[in-house]
Order: sequence, then C-alpha cells, then structure tokens
Amino acid sequence: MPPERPLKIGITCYPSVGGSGILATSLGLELAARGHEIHFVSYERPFRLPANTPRLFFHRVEINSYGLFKYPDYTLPLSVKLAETSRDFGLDIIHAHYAVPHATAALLARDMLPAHRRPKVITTLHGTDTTLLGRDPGYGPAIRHALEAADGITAVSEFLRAETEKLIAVNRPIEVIYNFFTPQPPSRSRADVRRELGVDDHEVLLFHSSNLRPVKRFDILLEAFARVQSRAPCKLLVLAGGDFSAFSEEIARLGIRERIIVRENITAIEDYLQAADLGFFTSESESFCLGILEAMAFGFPSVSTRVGGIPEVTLHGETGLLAQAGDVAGLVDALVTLITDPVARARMGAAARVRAQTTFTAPVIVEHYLRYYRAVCAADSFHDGAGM
Ligand code: GMT
Repeated sequence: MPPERPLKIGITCYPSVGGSGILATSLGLELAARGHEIHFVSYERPFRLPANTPRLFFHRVEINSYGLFKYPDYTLPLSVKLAETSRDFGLDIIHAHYAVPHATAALLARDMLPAHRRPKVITTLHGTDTTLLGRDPGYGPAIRHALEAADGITAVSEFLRAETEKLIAVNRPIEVIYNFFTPQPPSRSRADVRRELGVDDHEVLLFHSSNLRPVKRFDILLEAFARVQSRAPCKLLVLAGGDFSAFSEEIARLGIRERIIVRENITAIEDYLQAADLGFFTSESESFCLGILEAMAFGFPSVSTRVGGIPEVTLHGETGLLAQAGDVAGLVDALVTLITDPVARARMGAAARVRAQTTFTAPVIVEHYLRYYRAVCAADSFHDGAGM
C-alpha cells in the first residue's frame, strides 16, 4: 500500500488562555511535527504557538468596525479567511475547536468553495459550547445546525458526548477523543522556582491554573484553602488566565493574602508545575479539566470536584481525590489527607504520571485524531460512517 500523504489542516480556535485553544495549539504542533501542514486561523496568534515552526502557519482574521454595526462581527470575516486559506493552500480539513462561532464559520467557508475544493469540516466540542451555550435558546439551534452539517464531531470526554446528545439532540455519531498534554522540559530547577515563589522546602504548594471564569468556582476554592490552614498549613500557586484582581477583597477578608502566589498569563507553565505538590480544582462543571492533566504529567495528584468529565481523568483514590461540587468540608478533608500524608501523595502522584503518559499522551491521542481525520476524508458524507 502506498504511504498515506500528509494532510493539510486548517485549525480555528480561541487564541487566548483557555483549554480549547491550548489543546488546539498542542494538536497543531504535534501534527506539524509528524509532517502535516497546519494553518491556524484566528484573530490573534494563539498564545502558546511558537514562531518559525516548520509546516505551521498563522493567518490573522482582520476585524473592521463598521459604524452601522452596534456589535462587531467575527463569524463572517473568519469564514472568509477560512475559505481563502482553504482555497490558497488546498486544505483537506478545517478543524474547528469550540463550536461557537468556529463551527458555523467553518461551514460557511466550506459552502463558499466550489464542490471539488471543499474541505471536510470537523468540530471538536470542548465544554461550555455545549453545557452553557447549548442550553441558550439564542445559540442552541445554531450549534445544532452546525454540528448536524459538519463532516465529523468529536468531544473531549464521554460526559461531553452524552451531554451533547442530551442537550443539543444531535443526530450524528460523536467520537470521544480525550485531551493530551506534552510537557516541555522546564527551563529552571524546582529549587530555583520555589525560591522565586518564596516557598520553603518543607511547605506543601498547591497548584491551580484556569481562566477563573465563574464555572471554576474560585470563590469556593479560596474558602476551602482558607479553612485548611488551621489543620494543614500550605501555600497556593495560581496560574491565572483571567482577571485575578476580582478576588482581592475576598482574599483580604479570608486573611490568606500571604499564602497565595499569583502568576498571570504564563507560557512556561512547566517551570511552575514542577515546583508544585498538589493540584486543587473546584469547578462546578468541567468537561475534562486540562489543569488536572498538567498536574498528573508532573507526577502530583489533585483534589477536585466530582463533576462532568473529571472522573474520567482522575481515578478517585488512585490518582487523586474527588469531592462533591460545592462541598467545602469534603474538599478540605481531601486536602488535609493529601497535605499531611506525603507517602499517599507520592503514590497517587506516581500513578497519575503513569496515567498521563499512557492514556492522555500525544502518541495515543494525536494518532486517534489522525485516524479520525482519515476516516472523515475517506467518507463521502458523514452518514458513510466516519466514526471508528
Ligand atoms: O476555555 C476554553 O477555551 C474552553 C473551556 C470551556 O469552557 O469550554 O474549557 C473546556 O475545554 C477544555 C479543553 O478541552 C477542558 O479541559 C475544560 O474542562 C472545558 N471547560 C469546561 O467544560 C468548563
């Protein structure tokens, strides 16, 4: 059999700090490293996308503000840029990460092109595009249409697949392809970074990274962190991808300012991950939670909430501990268990690392995406059974 030719793939995603954009960027990098040609299309360069990478291109969507428009429109200029990129580079696939508005723009782009030059459109659902916007009557029908008309749909967890089927009633197979994380080697030592953070050797450093949106329930995280201090003192490192100043008052009220270290919009996350001991995530909804996976890859367990796809990532009692969402006392107990028992922490951390390296790793997940891409490209239409 002749070798399969490399694919030309357009990826559109949110470029800012956020799980869907981070995953899309990592996927593009991994695919380019495997010989495929990758074209990112967005309003900004994705923040973790390095320059000068072979076979990897970025196309900026220019947005004009016309006096007539009360609200600037992004969907149409994005669709035009996707169509132009597809036409100029002969894309096989447009891969839209996060349905709104990327899936709709990708469909429009496909429909603008002549039939023989149309790329396949694949949409990856990441979370709130289903769980939040899917419920919104102003978005739900448009999301449903975009998914029904796409050539392939993937979701980042079984939870999200089931939720999409339930909330959006999509009459199409959805392929579950989990997220992955490829850690880069840290540029500094653990000791150096802990010195920078002002954390002593004997102190346990908790780790939280997120965009701090309401769904992350950072208010609950702060409350549990404050309560744990009397039973198991520790510090908290927050890699904030959102506005942290909104929490200043609450932190002052709880009297924990001295125990929290914040770094904003960090790209070299590995330097900080290697300095931490225990992840802490209190989301009320989460389709996967990349932050937990990042912790796992660095060999430490997490305390987190038993919501959405998290139990597919964290095996309770094996790679971390789960508590009910909003159960501050349960979260505190779980924290105390792992802060005060370094042996259990190390055991779960080691198991977490193995799970990250065997289940949620690029060689497994990127190959899954590639098999899915090939199946979608080979099928005449979605109904030909692109699912595997
Ligand atoms: O912030 C984003 O870019 C997407 C965001 C969301 O709210 O949809 O995150 C989602 O996608 C991540 C990557 O697949 C997942 O790890 C997160 O769990 C998921 N967030 C939620 O479901 C709340």
